[in-house]
Amino acid sequence: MLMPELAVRLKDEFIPVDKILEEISAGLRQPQAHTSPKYLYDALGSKLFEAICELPEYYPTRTEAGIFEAYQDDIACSVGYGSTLIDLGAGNCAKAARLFPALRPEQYVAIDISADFLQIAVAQLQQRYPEVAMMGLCLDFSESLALSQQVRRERRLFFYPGSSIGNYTPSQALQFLRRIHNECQTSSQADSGLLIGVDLIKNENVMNAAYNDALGVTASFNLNLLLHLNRLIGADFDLRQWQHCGFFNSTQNRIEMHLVARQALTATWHGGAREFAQGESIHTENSYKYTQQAFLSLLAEAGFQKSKVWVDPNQWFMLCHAHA
Ligand code: AVJ
Repeated sequence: MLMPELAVRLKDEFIPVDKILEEISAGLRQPQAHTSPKYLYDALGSKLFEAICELPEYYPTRTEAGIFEAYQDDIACSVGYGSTLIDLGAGNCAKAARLFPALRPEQYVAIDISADFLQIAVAQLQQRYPEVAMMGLCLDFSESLALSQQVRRERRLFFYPGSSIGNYTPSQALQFLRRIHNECQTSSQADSGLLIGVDLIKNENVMNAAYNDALGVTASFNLNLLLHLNRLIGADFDLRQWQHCGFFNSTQNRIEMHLVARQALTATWHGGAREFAQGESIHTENSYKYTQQAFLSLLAEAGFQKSKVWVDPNQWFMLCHAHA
């Protein structure tokens, strides 16, 4: 048996507190207040997202899992065995774990912004797969893809499931895909690539229901952002004064999540304040949806020469292996 590397190695990212404060207050002060979706994922936020994935209305996770299940041999054939699986936004590592039996990765690198959550998830997975070298990296890969020296350069398989790419605007998505393509190119072998899950445009009722579940978990997930901000920037948001709102914007092809002020109020935080009129909102997330064609064009524009596509029978979700 191969000796696993130390189960979990966390490289803490030292973002100066000032920078976070600056970034968040600048967004909150815009005419349309907004925050980065990354702030949805503190420890509780990650758990709430995990719960979202179990909801009957939230089809993406389940549909993507169905595609993996149905086409695992084909997928394994396309991506090859024994790669270094680089999980971008690993969360509880469940999606990557499901691929282990088929892909048999040699190394697994889990990257996430939520450190505590990641540490536990990687440690548990290491126990199940002692032969796979594992590493947890706590970093914000939307800023940089600088990987640790210990990550092999050859046969890298970047894994970006769940339609997380939807958080970017199409032009940001293009930039991000270009960076991944670059990382693949600098590998010493040409067999690196990207396995990515993308949510497709479909019936609006289906999409709207997925972000307005009857149990109210998505509402809690959205509202929890305010608890996180209260801690992060010493804000005084009162959750009772805010309401979750999620809807499909058909001109932009995206779900928008907002927190809407139920009444006129003033929010304050370290060194800042803002008044909100009743009905004014904080825009907390975009979740872009694509047509198969539009996304394949984006991959091509990013430099990937080949893409293999798998979709579910309803054509609600697609999985792509993009390479070379
Ligand atoms: C993790 C960004 C893919 O956009 O569907 C779920 C996050 N937000 N419900 C998505 C989310 C509300 C999710 N992504």
